[in-house]
Amino acid sequence: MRPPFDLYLVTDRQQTQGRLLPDVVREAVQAGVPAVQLRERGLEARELLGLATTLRAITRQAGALLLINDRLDVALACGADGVHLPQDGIPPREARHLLGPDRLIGVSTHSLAEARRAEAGGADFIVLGPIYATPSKLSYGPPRGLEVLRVVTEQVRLPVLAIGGIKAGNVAEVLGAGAAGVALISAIIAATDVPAAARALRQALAASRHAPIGAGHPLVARIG
Ligand code: 3NM
Repeated sequence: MRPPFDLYLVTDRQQTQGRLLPDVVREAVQAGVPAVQLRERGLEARELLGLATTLRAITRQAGALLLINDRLDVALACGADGVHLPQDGIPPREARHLLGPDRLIGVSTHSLAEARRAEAGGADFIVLGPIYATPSKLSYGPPRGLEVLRVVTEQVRLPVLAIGGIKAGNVAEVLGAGAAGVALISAIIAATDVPAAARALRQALAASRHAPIGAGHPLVARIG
């Protein structure tokens, strides 16, 4: 199944190297990042909504999607395109009742069992990770590796975006393991040159899709 997008920027205001988060997000979406997940834990609802409203205007102007992590209320209040649910969040089925059929529901998963549950609950896509070691989120334990990604993409029909230590240099590998795209924080948010980083990721995605059939191509990886 085609994902609604193949590059998903997750925010972390602690990693912007002193820049304002909206400025970093603006640079990223203007450089072609198609979807942003606002994920700023520890902000009160009022402050989070203010940030969400700012990012809504920025993403809309650039034609990018905006999803809000965990907070359905904030997603609805700012007019987001959807919500991104953590494992300890509201289950996708209940989120769908509240959001209706038109908004996107993404779910963070870390195993085949979680991926299957997200699919059964009516998620539109899942994020699976951490695939590689990541400095951004140590709480999810050791990297799951490409093998888990391969198994999940074979067993689950939903689009799977790989997360955790993703950079332009490993995009081909995760697409080769069946990922429909990538999700990431530091490769863009912490980059010195945000537009260049975003363009490099877009190019890596495009190059991987158009790679000639051969070792590493998604079809070949699936067959053998
Ligand atoms: N979720 P970076 S790993 C937000 O495994 C997040 O669910 C993960 O940051 C998961 O791109 C992660 O800097 C951090 O590695 C991703």
